[in-house]
Amino acid sequence: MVKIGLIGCGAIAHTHVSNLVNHLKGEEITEVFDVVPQAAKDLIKEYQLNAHLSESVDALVNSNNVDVVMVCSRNDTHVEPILAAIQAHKYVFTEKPLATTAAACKKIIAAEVAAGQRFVQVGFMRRYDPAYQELKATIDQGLIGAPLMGYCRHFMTVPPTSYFKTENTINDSFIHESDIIHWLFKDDYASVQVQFPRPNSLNPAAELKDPQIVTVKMKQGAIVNVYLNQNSHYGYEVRCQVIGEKGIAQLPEVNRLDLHADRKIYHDVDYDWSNRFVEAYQRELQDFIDHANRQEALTGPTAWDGYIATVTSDCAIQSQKNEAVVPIELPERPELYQTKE
Ligand code: ISE
Repeated sequence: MVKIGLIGCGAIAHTHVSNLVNHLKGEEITEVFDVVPQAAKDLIKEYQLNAHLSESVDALVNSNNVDVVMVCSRNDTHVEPILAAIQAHKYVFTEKPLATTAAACKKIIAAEVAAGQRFVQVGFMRRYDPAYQELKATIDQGLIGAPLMGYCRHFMTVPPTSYFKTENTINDSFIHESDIIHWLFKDDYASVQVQFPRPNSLNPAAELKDPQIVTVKMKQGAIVNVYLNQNSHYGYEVRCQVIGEKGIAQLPEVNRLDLHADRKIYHDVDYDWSNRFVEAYQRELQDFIDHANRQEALTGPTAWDGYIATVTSDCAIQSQKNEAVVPIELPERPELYQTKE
């Protein structure tokens, strides 16, 4: 039974804790910390956890009552607990992004490399979605030949907040594609470009330019276009199509009942990601817990994957300034992360 110390008690923590309490096995939450103690108290109460309220990140990570750490706090606060967990030789699951700057990601990588072992799993949950896994397996088996190009759609119903900004489309939404595309194509990025099509007049967020099209080019030449829209108005939709040398593989339509009525044939569309990726969220965390319980090396998304996503996002945000093609450069991949994807 692995003992979890949870840091951060916002929306995504509630998703994970609800899964831990209601669906997952082999763990218990024993310590909780939030910079706003009331948020931690409320979470403990809501899920009736038999957990202690920690006084600081450091106290939580180093508590004898904690085997592994879960980081669900604000994006720019991930680094401290991750580094502390590595130092304490404890596994740490962190929500994406690994860190908000490339420099901070590098520190985490340096700490893991120095320890000679992986401790970090990044919450890129799409890799655990059964449909994405089938897509990956299909490409890996060579059924469509080498992947040459692709198309992704990432549509939200409405922007998450009225103060959602142009760069948030990259950091919050595109970051998932930036992880999934290099995983599917088994290649590194050479460049990224963001373009702004005609603005959506129904967009309520003053500081958000919407929609956006991101084009990534890979080292071996493959090109993928990602259509990002925070204002679809009709619902949440994630699509991915990979075109290979001798075929096409794409995510299936969501499995929904078709309703034939009122001279129409239709099915429901999700409002947001919570339903679409419910299984992926459960499977990523169960995988982390199982590896911790068996004391096996982690196999989920690595700190290096987190670093790639942050560097790619930074370059995409740079491209937003003038729609230029921005080259992406990465240092050599350390041996620790050379494992097969
Ligand atoms: C959100 O933060 C997520 O992580 C969702 O998976 C993504 O679809 C959405 O665009 C983000 O805002």
